[in-house]
Amino acid sequence: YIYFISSIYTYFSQGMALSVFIGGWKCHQSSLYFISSETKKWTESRKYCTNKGADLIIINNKEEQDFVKNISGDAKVWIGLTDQSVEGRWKWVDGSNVTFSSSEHLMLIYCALNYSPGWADFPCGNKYKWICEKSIFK
Ligand SMILES: [Ca+2]
Repeated sequence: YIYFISSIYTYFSQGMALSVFIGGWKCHQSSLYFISSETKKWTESRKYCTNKGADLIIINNKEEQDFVKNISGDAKVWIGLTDQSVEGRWKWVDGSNVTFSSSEHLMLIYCALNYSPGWADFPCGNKYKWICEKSIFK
C-alpha cells in the first residue's frame, strides 16, 4: 500500500503521467476509471459499478471523451447513458442531461429501449464491456 502511494506520488511529482493504474482502476484527473475485461448487460454492468461505490461512466467533456476512447480502443463499451426512464429522452445515470451530440459518442454505446439502426444506441440486453467511474473526492 505504501508502495502504491509512493509510486503515485512519484508520478505526480515528476509530472510525467497524469494517470496511473491502481488495482485495475485508472486514475485520471479527478476520477478513477475501471474498464472491464468481461462483458455484461447494461443493468448488470451498472450493478457491478455501484457495488464498487462507482457508477457507469458519465462523460462530462471532450477531454474525458478522448480519454475514454483511448482506454477502450475499438471495443464497444457501455456508458452511463440511457433512455430507460423516458424513451427517447437521454439522461446520464446521475440524472443530468446530455450535452454531447450523438456523433461524438460513436465509439460508445447507450442503453436504449428500442434499437434503431444508424443511431449509436444498443439494446440494453446485449453484453458488452463497460467502464465505471468514481470520483476520487467521494
Ligand atoms: Ca465523468
